Amino acid sequence: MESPERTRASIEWEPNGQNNSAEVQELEHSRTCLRILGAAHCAASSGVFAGIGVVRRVPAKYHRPGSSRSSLLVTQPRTRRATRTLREVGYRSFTINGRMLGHGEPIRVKQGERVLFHVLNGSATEIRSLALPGHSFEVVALDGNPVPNPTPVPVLWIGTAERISAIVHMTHPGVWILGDLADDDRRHGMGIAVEYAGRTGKGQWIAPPPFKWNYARFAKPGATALSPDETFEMTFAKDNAAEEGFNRWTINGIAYPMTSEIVPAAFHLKTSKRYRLRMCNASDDIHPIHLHRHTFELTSLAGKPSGGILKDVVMVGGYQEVEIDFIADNPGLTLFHCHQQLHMDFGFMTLFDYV
Ligand SMILES: [Cu+2]
Repeated sequence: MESPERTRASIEWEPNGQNNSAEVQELEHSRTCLRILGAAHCAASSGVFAGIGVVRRVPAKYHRPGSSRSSLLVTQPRTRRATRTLREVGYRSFTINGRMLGHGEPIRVKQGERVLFHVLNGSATEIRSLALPGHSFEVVALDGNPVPNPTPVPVLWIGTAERISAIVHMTHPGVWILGDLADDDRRHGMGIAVEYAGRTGKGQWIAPPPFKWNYARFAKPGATALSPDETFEMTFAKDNAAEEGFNRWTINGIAYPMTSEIVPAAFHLKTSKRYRLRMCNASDDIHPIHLHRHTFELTSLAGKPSGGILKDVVMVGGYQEVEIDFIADNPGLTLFHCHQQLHMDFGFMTLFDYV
């Protein structure tokens, strides 16, 4: 199954409001992805993952000089907006912590504070972006795991069910909108006001400069992964509008059946071994891939080695190849799936077991 022809799409994405389309990615089509992987189903796609949270006290593990507060935000689209010939889910309104922008209380801050935001993308289907005019986010943790190289970025880019912890130094007094870069979605609620003490008025929005999201920014410089005991090849593919107008998704050519039948595990693990999943996305969609019951390390992003970033959801871009390593340290049936609900529900899921 090894092929030098696999895609090396760019690992950097530009959040621009085209949240689930290939347009958010910089693609290099010089190579072709030959294999196809399927998708799976994640139990965590319920309301638990809805919203953005603000933490007022920075936990010890994120402490740096001057860290003073933290903040948690949850983002969640509310209602369906439209269907098209190729059937998809859309939304009419959006919320952060249960409130549309313009409703509910602002996040109140003071000049000079460092506020830790825990951001959780609670959408079942959409990738979200987040910016706060005049401020940057120092990303300190991904999916709850501290990153080796905390780095300030102007925009957060968050796949379905991903979590980002980031510290914002409050140095730009005013009333600002912490919101999604997609103008239409922000106008329909995807934002929350951040209000400095002594300031009043309507929240202001200023679009951030162009920025490309890349997990590698937060990796350990120069780090390389240990060799795995075994590598599983996975190719993700799409059958356009194959299921009543919805796309059908496959992993290595197999769509997980959405029936009550018991499906045998497709991948077998031995306790304590280190496994690598080499995931090749043969579609133009971004897939937030999730492995249950284990934490994995990002070891290669679009062909570039990476080390030290631990996660449990990773966005695999269109025609991109990503490798993740994990230790088989939690015996039992383990689900693997795309966290985009419409992908998971139409085949994008598979099972691991322990032998
Ligand atoms: Cu997907």
